[in-house]
Amino acid sequence: MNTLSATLSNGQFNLVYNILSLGLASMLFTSIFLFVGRDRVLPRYRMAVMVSGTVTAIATYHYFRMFDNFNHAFAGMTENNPDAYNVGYRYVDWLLTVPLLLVELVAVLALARAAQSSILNRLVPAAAAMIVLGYPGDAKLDIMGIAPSVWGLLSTIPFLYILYVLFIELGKSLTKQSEAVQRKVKLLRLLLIATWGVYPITFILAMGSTGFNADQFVAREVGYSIADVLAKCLFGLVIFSIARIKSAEESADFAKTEFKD
Ligand code: RET
Repeated sequence: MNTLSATLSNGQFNLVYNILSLGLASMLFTSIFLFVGRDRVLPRYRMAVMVSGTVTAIATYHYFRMFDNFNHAFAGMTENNPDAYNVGYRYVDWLLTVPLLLVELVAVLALARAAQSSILNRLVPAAAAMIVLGYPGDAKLDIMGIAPSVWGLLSTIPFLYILYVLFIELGKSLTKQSEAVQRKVKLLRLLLIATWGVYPITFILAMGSTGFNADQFVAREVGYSIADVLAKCLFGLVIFSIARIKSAEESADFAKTEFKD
């Protein structure tokens, strides 16, 4: 495996090193911000903010593991050992964080309990299926001789179902929200589509050859890391701002202390 093409160049090593470092810093400080800012929304929206902080906190742990793992697998660029790099950290991270991201999205809308659980009962299992089916493809596991691209295709089925539920079903419940909230939620959905779409595209870019390919390795780490920062940190911060707008709409007291005019 450790042929010349298995070696990352100096620039490639630094790029992945820096992107994982950026991911770690973003996750850590978004978590702190959200946990500290928890009380700057009405109590009924605190759960959404806390779940957002939990997502980035779980990711902080996994980025720490990935960063450490990367430094061991590609130590000093002279002793590269691509096989020692474990893509499983990302998939365990997603398995925990993707369902929670869906929970925070539904929680901030403060829908009626029945509507909430009906949407989550469909989204959470689909999210788990999407991640579990994608893993053998990304890790290039040989299970029953099924090719990585086929795992990718199978994983796309629940992915499309999630998008359908989010756009069609959640769209229906939007009409009950105020103008300002509707605008933010639409922005949130756009952010979700744009960032979640990066994952399958990255998967395809990194697929190609069997064995290790430095360019594909770099594309995968950069693609997944940027998508993660947007899908977890930026998404969590937009959730926080929706929670604050809704808090101000629902309590004059809150609006007076938190917003000047
Ligand atoms: C895989 C495999 C190829 C097909 C598809 C995939 C989708 C992955 C997605 C991941 C989202 C992760 C998020 C993490 C943030 O915490 C598994 C790459 C469709 C959509 C949002």
